[in-house]
Amino acid sequence: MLAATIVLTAVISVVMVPISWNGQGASTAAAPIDRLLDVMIVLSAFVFSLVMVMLGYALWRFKAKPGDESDGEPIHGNTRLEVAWTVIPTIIVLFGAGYSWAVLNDIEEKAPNPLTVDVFSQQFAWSFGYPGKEMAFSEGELHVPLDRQVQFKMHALDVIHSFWVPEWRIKKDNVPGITTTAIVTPDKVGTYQLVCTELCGFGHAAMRAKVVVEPPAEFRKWVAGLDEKIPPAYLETIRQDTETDPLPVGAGGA
Ligand SMILES: [Cu+2]
Repeated sequence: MLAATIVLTAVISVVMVPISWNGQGASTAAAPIDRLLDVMIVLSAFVFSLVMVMLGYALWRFKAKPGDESDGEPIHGNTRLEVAWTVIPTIIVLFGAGYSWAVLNDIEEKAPNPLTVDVFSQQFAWSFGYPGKEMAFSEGELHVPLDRQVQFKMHALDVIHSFWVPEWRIKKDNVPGITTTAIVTPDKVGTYQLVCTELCGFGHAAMRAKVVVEPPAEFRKWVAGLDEKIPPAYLETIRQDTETDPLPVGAGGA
């Protein structure tokens, strides 16, 4: 039975693992997250295969003979089986938790000299505040430099939204009243799309923004060309946040 389980696990894994579930990757977090997903697929395939093989075996082995209308044998318990089905899933879940923890620790490790960008979300638009005394402000378009860690400070002005650039893999909720942080190091130049991934109202599906990852010099030029400033009302909502990973607006140096 174990052999059949392993064969079925292998067959499912060979089909499922090569599929690019998350699409193109464009941040340093993409590879470790995709690898984690592959490992989880194999583990899930193993559990699925074990259940299917045991079910198939039971159907075949304990099938009632034609005309047999009698009740099944009363069974009280099976200590060995119960220990096995408690211990094996416990090991699998603990392994998954430990591995995920290690990956999260790794991708959220703070790099020296990160760039801080404030992200403002509201029904149904994104806008961005850039550090420095100037407090440059951009509506609907986010630029970040290549190969530098960005700490996004998330602010919601009305309801809960969620920040997601699929190529970066990272996803983080923007919650009214608190400032949340997402850490990303983009490692591929290109144009991407920021998607709101928390159902936030009628215009949710259209709540997107253009994301541009570009070499640092071009990024600096773009920020220097912004002529809007973060509106005072936005700054006020940040000051009212009760829980903050406290980096003031304007910290972090462009
Ligand atoms: Cu939304």
